[in-house]
Amino acid sequence: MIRTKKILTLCLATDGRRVLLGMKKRGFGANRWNGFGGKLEPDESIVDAAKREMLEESGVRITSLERVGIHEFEFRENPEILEVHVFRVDSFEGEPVETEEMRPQWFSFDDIPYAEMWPDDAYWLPMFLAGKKFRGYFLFGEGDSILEKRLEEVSRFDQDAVASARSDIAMKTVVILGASDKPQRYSNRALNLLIERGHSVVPVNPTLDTIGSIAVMPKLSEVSKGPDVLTIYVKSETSSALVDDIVSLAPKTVIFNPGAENPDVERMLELSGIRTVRTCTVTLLASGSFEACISA
Ligand code: 6OG
Repeated sequence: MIRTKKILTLCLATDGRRVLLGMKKRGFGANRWNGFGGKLEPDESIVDAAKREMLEESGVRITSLERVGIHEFEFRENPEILEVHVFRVDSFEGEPVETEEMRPQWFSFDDIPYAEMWPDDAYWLPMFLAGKKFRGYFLFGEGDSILEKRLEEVSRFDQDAVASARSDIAMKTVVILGASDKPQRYSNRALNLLIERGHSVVPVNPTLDTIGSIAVMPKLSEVSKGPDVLTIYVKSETSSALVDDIVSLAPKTVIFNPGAENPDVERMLELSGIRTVRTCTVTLLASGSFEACISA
């Protein structure tokens, strides 16, 4: 089972005595009080998504926020992990209004409606109210019961904690030429690490239809133009035959992984204004230096 990760935001505004919650009127988590938030749009940063969702769901414009928590929520039998970035909103413009999604209401710190909230909130919201930062993991079973939990206070969110927490840069689109469905292959490990980090992947391999739940493209020429990265795992004969397709794909950076080096193709790409690097995508991802390498 390939695990995928979806990044979500969750904003709780506070004036130091009260916290602003909203009754979720529809969708995931309906009929519960919660903060305001949701999924990221393509190419949107986490902070921008937090601001947009707060505006859409409560009508207020955030003027100051701080990331105070990161949770991973997993549901039994569901391969998608929700990585929820929790923000404390210290100031905003406007008056909260009821929207199609949420009915906002202020709650005093000693009157939080825990019984009508997600069950994880009873663990971490007291830390939030006490001004602490935290990281959590919750595994939910039937009826949203908590089967497993880990919760720790942190002083800050360091680099390796969660890659996507490291910065608010938008996630990248990465095309994997020669993607494999075999877990022992580097191209397969790269694919899984990229997904874990929240990047969007486009595997290319004419012999596979899917890898896990991800559709595989048969040819480079069918991939949308202008991805951030093309990472190459095929041998040099194959990349030589595809050089025109690579140039017209117009990736910003091409990574030649160990064993896939091809000096002729590298030269031709550089002449076409495409940046090339020889490095191991898996090592970059595992060491947390992928984003720095591709934006260098
Ligand atoms: P939309 O599907 O409406 O975003 N969320 C959770 N919040 C809490 N407190 N506990 C959970 O435990 C949660 N899972 C998701 C993230 C869903 C909103 O709900 C939050 C988003 O703000 C499982 O786009």
